[in-house]
Formats: sequence, C-alpha cells, structure tokens
Amino acid sequence: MRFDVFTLFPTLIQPYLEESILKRAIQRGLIEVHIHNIRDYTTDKHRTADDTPFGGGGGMVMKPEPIFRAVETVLGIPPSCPLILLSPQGRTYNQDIARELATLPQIALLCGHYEGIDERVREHLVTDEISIGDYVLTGGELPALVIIDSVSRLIPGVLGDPDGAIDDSFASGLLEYPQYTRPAEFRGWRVPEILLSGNHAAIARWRREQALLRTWQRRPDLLQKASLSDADRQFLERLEQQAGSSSLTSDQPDSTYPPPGKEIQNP
Ligand code: 9D3
Repeated sequence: MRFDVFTLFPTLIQPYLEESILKRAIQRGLIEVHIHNIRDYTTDKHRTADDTPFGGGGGMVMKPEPIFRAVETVLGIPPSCPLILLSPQGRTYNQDIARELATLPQIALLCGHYEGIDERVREHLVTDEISIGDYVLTGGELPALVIIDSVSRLIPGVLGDPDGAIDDSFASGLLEYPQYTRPAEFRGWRVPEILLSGNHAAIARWRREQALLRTWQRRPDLLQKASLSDADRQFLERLEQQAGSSSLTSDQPDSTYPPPGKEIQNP
C-alpha cells in the first residue's frame, strides 16, 4: 500500500517512520510512504504557502495554488487515489475506517495547519475529511501518522506475528484482559493464581470474563457492537444484577471508573 503525505512540515513525519515498526514494513516493501513538502510547489521567491483570510479575522489560511500544484504533480489530474484532508471538521476516525482504508492500494493525506485551508481545496480536490478525535492539535501531521500507523498494521506481514492484529482488543470489540509476566510476586503483589495453574480452559474463561468486566466498567458503549456468546451475555447479566443489588447487599456505592483516589490530580 502506498501513502502520499502533503505537508508544510515534512520533517515532523519522517522520524516516526524511521524509528517505528513501520521502518521494517517499508524495508520489506509492504508499505511506501512518500512525503511531499507543499512549500516546494510554491512559485514565488518567498515560497509563500499561506495568506491572511479574505474578510479579515486573525490567523493565516493555506493558499490553494501550492496544494493543487503539489497534489496534481504527484497524483495526476484527476488524482489517482482518494485525497483525505486531516481536519477537526472531518468524520471521527475509528477502527472501522482504518479497516476500510487498508483495503485500498493507495491513499493521499493532506495535513492542514494554521487556522485552516482555502475552502476551494476542500470543494474541488479533497475526497474525504477525517478528524482523529475531539481535542485541538496544531496541525494534521500527527493525525496523518495515526492513520498511516493504524492502517499499516492491518496489512498482512507488517506486524511480525500474523494473528497480532486479529487478537487485539478493538478487533474483538472488547478491551483487553489484564496481563502479567514474571516475577509471580512483586513487592508482595501476586499474579492471579489461575494464570499459574496450567489449566488453559480455565485461563481462557478468566481472560474472557476480565475483558468483559473491564469493558463493562470502562467502555460499556463498546458492548453494543461486540460479538458476544451466550456465556458472555450471562456473565454480563450477573454483573448487572450485582451492580443493581449492590446497595442492598453491601452499603458500598456502585463502583466507578476511575475508582476514587485514582483521578488525575493537579500538582
Ligand atoms: C484556531 C483554529 N481553530 C478555530 C476554532 C480551528 C482549528 C484549525 C486547525 C483547530 C485546530 C487545527 C489543527 N488541527 C488539525 O489540523 C487536525 C486535528 C485536530 O486538531 N484534532 C483532531 N483531529 C485533527 S485532524 C487535523
């Protein structure tokens, strides 16, 4: 799969590709990432890529000509693949979108910056617009890397382990169960005994229940889309019953996440 990234800050993108697991994927020819500096496609002597907004107001707007020139030079007219604008106004990225993009042979990513981008780019060049979540960043470069990373790891062979991508939490639709490694006791904190039992069926059941418990506590919204067995549903039913009757059986309030005392604290 090929990615083309159009940005005013190409040096922000390069190091992540060279240091992460993506480096190996590039070396093996499983993915190609081509980074294009939009400023290289300006034609004036100051290499002007942005300008003040018509109508006034603060900040700068990315000019259309260098963006059209860059994209049309690299991808042709009309562009040979989808061009995704990274912007706070896009549809919110998720694993379903990652899977959809991973089916394509090529995508191009356009990183916005400053206050925004001339609307004619959006209207006449961009084919899709994606945000990575409801928080404010300084530009689309990190979102472009998020997309490259999350799409690449779905391509067969990019992860060393072929079922790594299948077994992970968002694939099953549940959060992950707790994991432990040696030592079996650290500072007096013991690993759950079941994991040392050698009873693989019991371990599999415990892990599934822990994943269900965690998801129910922290991300109950995920349970709607998760694929659940009858046994899973029975386990969740028991959790609901325990929660529903907890004020009658224990005097303790219902558990919350994060638990009391684990909230993020100001210094
Ligand atoms: C100061 C400008 N803001 C006015 C309300 C809008 C704005 C424009 C551009 C805010 C942030 C940015 C830069 N962010 C992105 O380009 C971006 C982004 C993000 O900020 N959050 C989540 N996903 C994305 S994708 C691209």
